[in-house]
Amino acid sequence: MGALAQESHVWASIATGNGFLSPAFNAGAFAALLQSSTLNLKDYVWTEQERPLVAYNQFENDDLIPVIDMGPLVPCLDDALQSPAALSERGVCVAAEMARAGREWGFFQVINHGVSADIIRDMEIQARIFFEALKPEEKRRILRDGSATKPMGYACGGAGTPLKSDLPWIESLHLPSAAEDMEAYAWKVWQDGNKEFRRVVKEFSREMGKVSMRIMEVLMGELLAREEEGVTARTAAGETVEIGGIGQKRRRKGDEEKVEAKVDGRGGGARTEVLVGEQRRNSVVRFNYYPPCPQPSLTLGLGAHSDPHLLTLLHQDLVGGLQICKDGLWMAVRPMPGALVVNIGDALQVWSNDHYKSVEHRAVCNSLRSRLSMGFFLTPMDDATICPLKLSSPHYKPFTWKEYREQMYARRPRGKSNLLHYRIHDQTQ
Ligand SMILES: O=C(O)CCC(=O)C(=O)O
Repeated sequence: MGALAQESHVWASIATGNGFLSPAFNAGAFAALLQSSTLNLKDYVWTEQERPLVAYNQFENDDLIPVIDMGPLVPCLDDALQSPAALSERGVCVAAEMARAGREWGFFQVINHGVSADIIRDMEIQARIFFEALKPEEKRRILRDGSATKPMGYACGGAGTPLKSDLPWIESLHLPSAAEDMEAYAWKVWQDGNKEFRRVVKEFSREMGKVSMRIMEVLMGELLAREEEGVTARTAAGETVEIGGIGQKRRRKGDEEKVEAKVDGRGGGARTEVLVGEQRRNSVVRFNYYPPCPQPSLTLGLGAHSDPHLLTLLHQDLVGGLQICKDGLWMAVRPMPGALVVNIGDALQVWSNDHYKSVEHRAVCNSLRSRLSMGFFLTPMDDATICPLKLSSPHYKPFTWKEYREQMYARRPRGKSNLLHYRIHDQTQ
């Protein structure tokens, strides 16, 4: 018997032997899922190439990952950062540091970010109540439709998706960040709508959204300062407009191209606002809950992927499990109390024409403790066009966010493969 077959056999015998390993596991949604479906523990055994060789708590060289004190950038998050002149001297340095981290790593942690510790704590409590206190059938009231191209709601271990192998060891909850859309999910789960849950998700989403906009302002501000040329063009109607920036809706009527959204050139913040729409209403909050796993070295909570959106802001608890791929090597990201993890997403990689790069990451499980992470994904509006800001030598063909999302959910994301569909060849990555 080969190594893989042997290990699969271990799992199969766990599943069919005297029950699951720990009482916590036995009581969990996973046990219920496995008992009520055709899925089996062996379906969670990943191929040898994808299994984690770095354990969830094997931190090495993680002190190299940039940690940025955002304090000087967040005196008043409600004001748009209109120009570098609005920043203190220290703020200018921090902005430069952040842009460098975005360029060199596509990934960094921020402290003193402005999201209140109270709201993070309240959100953790509410998320744990959802995953740990609700019965499986209560969570299933908002079960995600595995075939949907805009997946929202609850999912457990890849059930309901077309996936049959390499299943993720995770329970997750995706909610729309727009308050009224999010509330509809709470009303489906709880008869009384759970006022506290709704309050906390709304506040968490609002605060995470504001911080992610500030980071976009900084990153795009730096990019725009470098890109003087090539940001205007003439429409078929003879009008000169700024183009190339995402967020401009173009409609063709006969020969005439009409640019509908105004980009006022104030900088990254204004452009990002056009792209993500009022109240960032297409953005998503996501809760990831990884139950203890009897064989963490054989599986993954989430396989290697880059986030498709513009930017991700993630809070992870202190257990550990997030890993990033830097120069082909996996590194465990040591949790820092109070910090938020920032990832560049594919849409920002395209918009910046590879100036900023999305980062491959994954989540590794452990056998002892459950782990919770909570993310905010800053997302373009469905009809926003994503294309490189720079007109000369664009590395990507334009696409709408809806198109990108749909092609992504139609297949299993593997690493950064989604971006390749839009890449203009003969450009080196
Ligand atoms: O839980 C984590 O640390 C990673 C989460 C993640 O990659 C995601 O939600 O896309």
